[in-house]
Amino acid sequence: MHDLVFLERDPFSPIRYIYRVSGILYCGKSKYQEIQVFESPDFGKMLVLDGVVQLTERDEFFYHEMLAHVILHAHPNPRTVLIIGGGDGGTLREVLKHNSVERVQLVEIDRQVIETSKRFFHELAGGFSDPRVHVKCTDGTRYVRQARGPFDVVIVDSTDPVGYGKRLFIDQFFADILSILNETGMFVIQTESLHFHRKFVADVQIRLGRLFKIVELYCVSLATYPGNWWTFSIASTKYPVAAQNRKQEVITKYYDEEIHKKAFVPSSLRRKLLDCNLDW
Ligand code: AG3
Repeated sequence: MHDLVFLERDPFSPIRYIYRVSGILYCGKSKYQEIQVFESPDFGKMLVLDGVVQLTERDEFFYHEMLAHVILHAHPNPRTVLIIGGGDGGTLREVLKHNSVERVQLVEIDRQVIETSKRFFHELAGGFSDPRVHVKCTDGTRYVRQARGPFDVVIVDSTDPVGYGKRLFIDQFFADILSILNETGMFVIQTESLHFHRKFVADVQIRLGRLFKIVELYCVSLATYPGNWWTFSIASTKYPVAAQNRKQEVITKYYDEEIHKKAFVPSSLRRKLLDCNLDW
């Protein structure tokens, strides 16, 4: 019945997934990348950029909730938030659940990703019409070099560190982010799979550690990103991040206080990772 399949073209992963596809809803090319939307009988609609699955309707909330709510509950009073990337709106949707948030600046390089999400992913893109939201379509690295801030929270929701995504993981970018955070600011960035990219994860953690007082690593298990054991690197200038620093008021499907605590990589494992002493 489902003769059509999509073979993911993921240059940053040692394995490739094949998805059953029941419809091709959109195929386009922007100035920056190829954009596709497929319908899958197993995962719902899927957003694919340059052949790599960015999200599926079935499991996107695990990723977006964990990217947004850990940092927004670690921060005692997040009012101004900068999102770099995240053009599909999933992270934005979660950030906007927080009543403390007064202003969100979203900086996405590719306007067509936003347009595609507004057209096909209504569950994700609703936040773009919220009056607290300001959108700029430009290169995130350039934005942080010139931005005034200050921001309470910066969230990087990027593609893999290949092509345009690569520049969102370099030292200069991290230093620029630190300079636009206020004195209690926090920063989180998705950092790929601990199974497949542990050297990359360790490298980001070490480099953030040279800039920020507190750096931690936490994970969520995802169905559709190869390697599955997905990591987020979080950095803070003042407050600890590994537990909630304020009460949860937002409604979520997955994230909660206990998950916040248990998502953090135990310090013994993190130490081995940073010492490059892991046997896999
Ligand atoms: N950002 C993380 C995408 C990583 C996907 N990598 C992969 N499938 N190899 C997703 C953006 C969702 N807002």
